[in-house]
Amino acid sequence: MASELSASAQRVQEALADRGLPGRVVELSQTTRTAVEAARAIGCDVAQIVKSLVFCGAWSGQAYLVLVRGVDRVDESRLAEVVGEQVTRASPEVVRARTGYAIGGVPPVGHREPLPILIDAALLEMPELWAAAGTPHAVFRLLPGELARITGGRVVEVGVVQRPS
Ligand code: 5CA
Repeated sequence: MASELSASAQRVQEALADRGLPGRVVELSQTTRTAVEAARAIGCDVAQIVKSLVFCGAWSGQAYLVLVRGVDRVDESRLAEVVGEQVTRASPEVVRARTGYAIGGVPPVGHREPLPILIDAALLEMPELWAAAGTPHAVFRLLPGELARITGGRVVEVGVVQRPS
């Protein structure tokens, strides 16, 4: 039942219900803090995980939410071209202040204040996606078309496959 969700996951559940996707959030006992952990817990490919990453504009101070596949990273020079200013990775404090969620649980919708959202085109090629739902144990399933619709995000090409470290 929805009432069993933690407060942050419940906020995401409500944001999704407002957008026509009720009852999607699931809280798992295993951690879903990183894309690799989430894929393991769900039993899907890492590429099907939506990473929600916050960047700050160096000139404007604007926070941007960038969505890429779990196997990708954001090419910051491409992102800079897209948004028209240099960008830096947001600190954990800025992520929390701007979105209302801690790193590892940042969802693609349900933020404290609306922020510009950019969707990497590669996400839209996946058959099915899973995204964080407010906590490092909460996720929800959605189709690529649903991601585009509920976020209203601008589709861009900023993702590059992450090299193994
Ligand atoms: N729950 C999973 C997906 S279901 C999740 O939230 N994955 S994530 O990729 O969107 O969020 C974790 C990401 O936060 C990491 O990939 C990493 O890029 C970023 N991150 C981790 N630590 C920091 C940090 N100290 N500062 C900025 N970003 C960080």
